[in-house]
Amino acid sequence: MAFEKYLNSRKELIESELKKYFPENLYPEIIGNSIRYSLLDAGKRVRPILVLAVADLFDTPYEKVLPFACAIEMIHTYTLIHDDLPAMDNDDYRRGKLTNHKVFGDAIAILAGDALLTEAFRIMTEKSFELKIPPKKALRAIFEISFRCGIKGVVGGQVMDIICEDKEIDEATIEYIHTHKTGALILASINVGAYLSDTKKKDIERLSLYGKKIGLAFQIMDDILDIEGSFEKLGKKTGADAEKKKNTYPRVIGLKASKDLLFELTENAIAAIEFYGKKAKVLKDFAIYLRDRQS
Ligand code: GRG
Repeated sequence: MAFEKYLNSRKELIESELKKYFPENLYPEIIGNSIRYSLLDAGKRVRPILVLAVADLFDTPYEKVLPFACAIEMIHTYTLIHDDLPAMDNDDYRRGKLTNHKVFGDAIAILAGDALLTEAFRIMTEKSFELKIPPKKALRAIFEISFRCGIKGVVGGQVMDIICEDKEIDEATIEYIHTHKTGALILASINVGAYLSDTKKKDIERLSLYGKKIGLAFQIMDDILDIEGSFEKLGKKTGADAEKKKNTYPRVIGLKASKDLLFELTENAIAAIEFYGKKAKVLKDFAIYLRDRQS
């Protein structure tokens, strides 16, 4: 299947499943509306598609991993809602429309983020029972996600991102921020697809390396797009990093060196899964798609 067709087919699966988790008749109505506003209708769905792509590599039926993939997209959406709040990045636009707090107010936006995070864990456990996922696999996957979202993952990266604003930092620190703030959830997506499949230690090692490389590459590209991208394509304001004196790869090592690193990381990611040959074509195409993306 051509890569673009693959992306679209997987996106459809994920979006129709997400809609089932948050129907129109939720009570209290406002929290359902706030969640649906940010979660549905937009977003590239990179992370959940990666979960499905790893499952495909090992011929794992997609039904077995879909709830985990959706849970990761819910967690990703929570981070976006919270990151946009006035106390954090204070952004007005996300995914091509007003940010959640601009429409629903800060309190409901905070609660929508909290609910998305909590419901993600509820859905993973409930669906593991329903789908009779072997408990060891389910627990391994749920642990992976909680670990990557906590202090040693996304939260740690976000804390450093905030406290380093306006400060001069070195390359090791920007690498820490990016691999945690953004890379951790991408790595979790890859690892979860692998943990829920019939994989050996060597498979996990290869895929984790792939996940680490594309995770860092993804945020470097995000930094580059903040300089060279457009609102129309990104659905959010550009130039925000410089305006807020945010630390980015271009700021720390320069734009040209950042682009070189982006290409190097993409090559490393592809090399990490070379072992799987043609079966890994989707994951290889994915690394290139993330490197070349405009949105
Ligand atoms: C942990 C409380 C708390 C807050 C969130 C990780 C984080 C902390 C915020 C993330 C904010 C952010 C913009 C991080 C960079 C990651 C990133 C590039 C997000 C955008 O992801 P895409 O491009 O977006 O996949 P779509 O809209 O396509 O899903």
